[in-house]
Amino acid sequence: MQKLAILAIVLLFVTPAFAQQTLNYSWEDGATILGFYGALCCDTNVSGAQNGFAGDGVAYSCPGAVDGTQYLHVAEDPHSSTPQAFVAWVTGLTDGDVVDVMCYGYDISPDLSPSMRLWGSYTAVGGDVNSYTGSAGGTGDYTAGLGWDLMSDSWVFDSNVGVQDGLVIQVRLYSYPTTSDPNHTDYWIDDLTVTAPDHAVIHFPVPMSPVEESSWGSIKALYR
Ligand SMILES: [Ca+2]
Ligand SMILES: [Ca+2]
Repeated sequence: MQKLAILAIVLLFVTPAFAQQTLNYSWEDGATILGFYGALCCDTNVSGAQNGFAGDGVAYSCPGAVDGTQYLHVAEDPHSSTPQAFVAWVTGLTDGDVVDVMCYGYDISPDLSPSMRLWGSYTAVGGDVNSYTGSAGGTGDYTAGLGWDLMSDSWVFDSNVGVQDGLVIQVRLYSYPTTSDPNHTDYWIDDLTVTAPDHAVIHFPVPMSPVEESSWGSIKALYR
């Protein structure tokens, strides 16, 4: 009897710590992003070497995917504030849940823009990916500027007394010059890994045709 009680106590405390799921998304299915905020444009699923601009008309290029063949391209155009690419969304979260994220960003300018980093924002209970309820911040480093750099960050979920149950994972874009149009900076992103508790749902970008895109709002409404 004592042994059973001890076992029950051990399971109670040990099991939740292991009830985690880890999912990877590498853009191999042709999708782009779940959404965005700010002056982000030109989201495309690409493969092979890509040529672009790093602000002020300076050309630079990316040699290809860091994982598989497909990867994500986005751009900041015009340069304005800090655009955000929504690359993952975790829903069904409760207070104290930990979400860990790793993602590669391409950067060849050490200690200078353009650079990227991960950031988080909350979404409302029952809301969609755009139902912003506040910033979740970020503590991870900027891309190092050594080619494909691994960005990583971790969040401890705060439901704000039950107001929010979703966490949007953003890649933030930092371009230079910071404001003057018509500057344009290209960014490349690949190989995203999200770890979250089993009871949560991890959403990644999904491929869709232009026709499907127009009805996406009504599809999302069904899940409210
Ligand atoms: Ca890939
Ligand atoms: Ca940089």
